[in-house]
Amino acid sequence: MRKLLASIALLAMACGGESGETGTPSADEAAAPAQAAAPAAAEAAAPAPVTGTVHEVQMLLTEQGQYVYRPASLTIRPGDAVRWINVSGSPHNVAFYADKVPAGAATVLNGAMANKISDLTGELLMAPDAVYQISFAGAPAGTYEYFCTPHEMLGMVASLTISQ
Ligand SMILES: [Cu+2]
Repeated sequence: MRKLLASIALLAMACGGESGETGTPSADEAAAPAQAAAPAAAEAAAPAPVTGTVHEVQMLLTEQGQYVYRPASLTIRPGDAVRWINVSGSPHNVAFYADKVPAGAATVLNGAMANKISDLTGELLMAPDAVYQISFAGAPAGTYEYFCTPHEMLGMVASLTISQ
């Protein structure tokens, strides 16, 4: 009980302090958009249904010994999805560069990517013909650069572009 009262007292002090310090309008303006953006971000995190085409990208080790995504560049339309297929040379995955996707894309991607092993990083596919699909419905237009975590240093990188 004493602890609770102390918490309430602290809370009251914090609130009092806040209202006392927010004399500058810029502080209020800075705080307001952040609070307003939170629910929108949560909504965007829910995977949106695919309304367009499902494109296929193969992940493979070529006869020349190159680890590649094929095609290495792909243009899709809003509402489309991409399925990456584990053809050979696994494990492979799909991981996006946080600084090489359009503004606002990371939140959408993190919501749309199943079984992530970390931020913007899909699971490793081991089994032959295993598939990893991402819906880009609701994702902002622009170019998305991505890589395979095990083979990035071997040049397994690619990009996809969502047209306007
Ligand atoms: Cu790979």
